[in-house]
Amino acid sequence: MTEADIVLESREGRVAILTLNQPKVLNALNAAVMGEIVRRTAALDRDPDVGAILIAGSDKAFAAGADIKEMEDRSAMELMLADWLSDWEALERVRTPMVAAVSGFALGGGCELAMMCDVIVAADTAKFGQPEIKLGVIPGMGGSQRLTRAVGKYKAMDMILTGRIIDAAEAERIGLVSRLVPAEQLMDEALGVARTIAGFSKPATLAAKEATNRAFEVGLREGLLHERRIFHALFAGGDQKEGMAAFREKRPPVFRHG
Ligand code: CO8
Repeated sequence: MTEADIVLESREGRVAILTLNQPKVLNALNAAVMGEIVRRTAALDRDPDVGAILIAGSDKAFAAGADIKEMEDRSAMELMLADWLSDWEALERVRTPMVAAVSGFALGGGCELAMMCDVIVAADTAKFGQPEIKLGVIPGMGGSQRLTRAVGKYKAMDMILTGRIIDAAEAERIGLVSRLVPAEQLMDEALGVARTIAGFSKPATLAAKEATNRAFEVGLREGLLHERRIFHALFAGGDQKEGMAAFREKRPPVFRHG
């Protein structure tokens, strides 16, 4: 299997689909997979014809975490000098909205990869967890931070300190999942979400993602000011005029993504 095959890439209109393709090892995230995801999302983010990125795994696993066999023998100095896992931060710089389609296991780094996406669509077979504590370590790709922001301290502590794996229904109940669907509808639903986003004005969806993410980083006053300034800026683009004219004329808008 070449590096290109470990993450498959396809297009459905303005939606780019990345599929983790190592089902035999439950899509364990090794360095090569990480490199591919980072490289491809960065390239797709620069593509004006891509309005949303969908990340999917296999039926049995979205991803069962970092590749334990690959990292087992690494030394602390080696990891520190290479600043291992910092490459994943590139996903934070992807401005194009990302949708995760989660079926089966989303554990450790797999749960963290899903949480780096903006919308999580889960099959009723999905299982989420941060089981790193069982391996003598802790989440390393944002789990302690993003999970806590998503579900609050007490659910996050329960998952991180006990390694408990939760089912899709609980994940939805606690706010870790945007939409929950029967497994056979997962890809249709996730693609539908991605298509909807990609059909809107790209400047507006990028701005909406940026403004919403701001809520996790700055205080309310700063966040509201940022939102208002972006709101003002969108009136400089043709899509705002088109969207509002289409409403008035009772017709669907034709966005030109500018
Ligand atoms: N790493 C390496 N190989 C894995 C992993 C993994 N995380 N998960 C599964 N595999 C492999 C198994 O070794 C097995 O391979 P083989 O057939 O060669 O023995 C194959 O996938 C199938 O797995 P199982 O036979 O174990 O399948 P089961 O259905 O019996 O069990 C489980 C499924 C429960 C998901 C089980 O495989 C499991 O517990 N996996 C490990 C889950 C885990 O602990 N994940 C956290 C890893 S640590 C982590 O993610 C730290 C995050 C830091 C940042 C991440 C950056 C990427």
